[in-house]
Amino acid sequence: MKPKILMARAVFPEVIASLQQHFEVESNQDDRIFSAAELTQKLSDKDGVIATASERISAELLQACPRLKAVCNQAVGYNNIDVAAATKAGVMVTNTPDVLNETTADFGWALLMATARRVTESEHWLRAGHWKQWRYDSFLGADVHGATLGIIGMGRIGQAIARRSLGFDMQVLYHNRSRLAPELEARANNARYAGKEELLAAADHVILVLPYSKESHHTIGAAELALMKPGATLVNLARGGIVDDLALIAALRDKRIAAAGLDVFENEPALHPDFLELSNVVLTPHIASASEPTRRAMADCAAANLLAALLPTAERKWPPNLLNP
Ligand code: 8YV
Repeated sequence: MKPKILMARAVFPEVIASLQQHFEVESNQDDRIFSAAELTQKLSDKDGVIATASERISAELLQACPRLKAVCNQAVGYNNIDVAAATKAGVMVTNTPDVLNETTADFGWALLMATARRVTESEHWLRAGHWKQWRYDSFLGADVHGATLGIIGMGRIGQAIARRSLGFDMQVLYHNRSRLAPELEARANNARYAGKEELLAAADHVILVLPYSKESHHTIGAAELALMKPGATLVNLARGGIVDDLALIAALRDKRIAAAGLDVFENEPALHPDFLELSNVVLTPHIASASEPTRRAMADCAAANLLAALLPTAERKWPPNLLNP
């Protein structure tokens, strides 16, 4: 009998077809996010699941699904999974690192450029029919070239963002749990390590790419926003919850910072309605890794992890991206 798996969200049909060679696959073709109770019920007879950041794999769910052996996240972040509880229950947890670094870094730049140069704000104004006459001082923005870029979270994506800043003649400051090796700092446009306060006070543009955890909750709140330059831009590519959204809304409304570019939100997709009223924020629906080749690579990576977890071979004992060996 083939092991049973759940694809919690629709993926590329070829990936499902290749998994069907090895597994009995139930896939969520409606692509509707399951409630906690539905997900628990679906997983109660499954050996493995391919999940996304939207599926919460809690200790309670793991307890109710004793057959489960592998949770393969189709994301690099895995704060949706209680990894400690999974480890205790003997459930393997995997993610999809590396394959999305460059695409996510590209999007970080798209958000930064759009935010600093007021691209979406001016487009909405134009579409609303307001452009009657060209003005010399319309939509004056902040310069990106020559500015100081502050990156909080200098993992693989942070470093890919820093590398791109070379072409914009930027100085790079970074803050991270640990300092990078000198050769990695050199490759990251000679990024210089700084304390969080120093970085926030010195940077013209701040990009957040750190993983979400209890410790990183509200890394940026009212106190941190108060340290930033009045003309500064904040970009969040990481996770909702890293920024205190209410504090950010207040800072944007009072122009304590110039603008923000946000791909992630607390309580997404139900983002705080006040964001929609602000003109100095660029809002995107958690799409930083959403290029066609990268989404395909993430699906392939999660499938390879699931295969290795449930059908180990003599040569391949553990999934390549096992987080809890
Ligand atoms: C995904 C992400 O869009 O990889 C991550 O951690 O946030 C994104 O790449 C999303 O989480 C899909 O599961």
